[in-house]
Amino acid sequence: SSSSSSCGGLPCLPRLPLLGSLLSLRSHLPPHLLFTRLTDTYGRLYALYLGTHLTVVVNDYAHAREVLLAKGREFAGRPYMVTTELLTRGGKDIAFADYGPLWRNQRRLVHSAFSLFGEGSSKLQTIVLEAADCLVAELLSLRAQDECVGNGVCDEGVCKCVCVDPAPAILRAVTNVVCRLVFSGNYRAGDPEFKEVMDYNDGIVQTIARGDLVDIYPLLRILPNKVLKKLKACVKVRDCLLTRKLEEHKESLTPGDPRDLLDALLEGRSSGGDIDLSDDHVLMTAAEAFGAGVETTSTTILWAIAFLLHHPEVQERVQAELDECVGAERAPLLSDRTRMPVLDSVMCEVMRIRPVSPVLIPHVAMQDTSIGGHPVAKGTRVLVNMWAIHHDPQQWDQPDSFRPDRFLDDSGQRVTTPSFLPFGAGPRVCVGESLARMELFLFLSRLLQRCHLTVPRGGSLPDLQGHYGVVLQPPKYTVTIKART
Ligand code: HEM
Ligand code: PLO
Repeated sequence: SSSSSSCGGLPCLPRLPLLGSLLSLRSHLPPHLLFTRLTDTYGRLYALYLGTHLTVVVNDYAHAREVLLAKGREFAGRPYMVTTELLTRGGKDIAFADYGPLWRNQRRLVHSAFSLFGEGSSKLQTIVLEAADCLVAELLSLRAQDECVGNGVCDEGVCKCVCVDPAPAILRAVTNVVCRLVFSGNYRAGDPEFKEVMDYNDGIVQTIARGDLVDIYPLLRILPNKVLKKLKACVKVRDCLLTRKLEEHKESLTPGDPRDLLDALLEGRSSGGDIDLSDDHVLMTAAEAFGAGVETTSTTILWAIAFLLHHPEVQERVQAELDECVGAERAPLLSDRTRMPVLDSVMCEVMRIRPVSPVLIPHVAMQDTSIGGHPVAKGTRVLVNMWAIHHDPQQWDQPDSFRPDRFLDDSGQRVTTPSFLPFGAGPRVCVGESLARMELFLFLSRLLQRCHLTVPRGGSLPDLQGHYGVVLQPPKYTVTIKART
């Protein structure tokens, strides 16, 4: 006896008391695909109930701009969710914290800490290049028999190439960059603390899936719950590790000379107005930058490699550009970036076709407002389906094909494309955007300058479907890596 209704004039999915629209949302599809499919029936702007929570789903660019930019402040709230409350000690982080003066101050501090390493200075470049060199050396030194899951037959039986799962090495390289920035850490292969970090991170990624039943029905948290138990255990390990770093930093901090994000937070915690940031805020903010920095960047690099394996001609074009702009004698630098539109277009196309955060993080209306002229009451949740926007056939020619050229004009120069917001926009835009772009450029350019990547002989192409969790991850795959000379 469910009833289809209209919410403030918006088409609305059928709804039952307490269960909300759950029955219409049962599907084998992950949320971003399900929400995209529902546009066939309900149009591109519709409402549904997640449990008792009225939720508006935005599937087109014009309304996304209204929510994120034009009315960005009005929609800058975040909902209460059981899992993220546990992760962040009740919203003492940035991403899952509700709008307010502390959130604003934390964002500002993280921004200025990252710009210490950023564009103007060469620090980040040095750190990433060092990590990229280790990565390339590690990938090239892995012998096929170590990890090959293919048939092990490489180039006439003479094993000059390797056939490996690139994920572990990439994960360590990316982790090393972020832990340098956050707490001046660095992990060698086999470091037990690194293993600890990988394990708790994995546990959190598996349990914090957005839209989890517990997040929709907070009452379920009082029932015995395996997922929450695992999440709690992982968060405990993380917090213990980072508390140690925090205490060490407090002792060794030199005023006026921050070494990393933790120092910058400790120094700046009382400079933001009425209320100082607590130890918990400092800890949660550092933990989040660490977690976000690792998961997003490694996932994007793995997607890039997967698509390059499917499109060897694109890899060759990037390598031709690298040979011309950089050569083989030196490493690619950030200052080369503007002269390398092909690589830039590849990075954009990867983030368009597989956005790591396909429905962003839920937003909440902080006051009565409207979307597309439809009234939206204070407290309404808003999901921006960036997947639908990045695959909108009205905006993109053949949206499901990997075609970096769509970001280039006829003379091969980068064009700006609307309908493309992989980092979100407005007050809640990703704080790591410029860091992530620099890192992706440096890692990918160094990797492709030094290595040629192919599908292992007798192996298969990576599956491009993607596994939806807190980020949209590529499935495991293997690759054959040859040194370029
Ligand atoms: C938020 C994308 C890398 C830290 C976000 C959001 C997206 C995003 C879509 C949500 C925007 C919204 O809810 O409207 C990405 C992508 C990355 C990346 C595609 C890399 C390819 C990073 C890195 C860091 C970071 C490297 C930190 C070191 C954050 C934080 C937020 C955020 C703290 C929350 C901002 C807020 O709610 O105020 N990111 N991100 N991200 N990102 Fe990133
Ligand atoms: C990744 C696992 C870490 O252990 C904790 C963590 C912190 C911040 C999260 C991140 C995880 C996943 C990606 C998120 C990020 C904040 C912004 C980012 C959600 C859960 C994106 C892409 O939105």
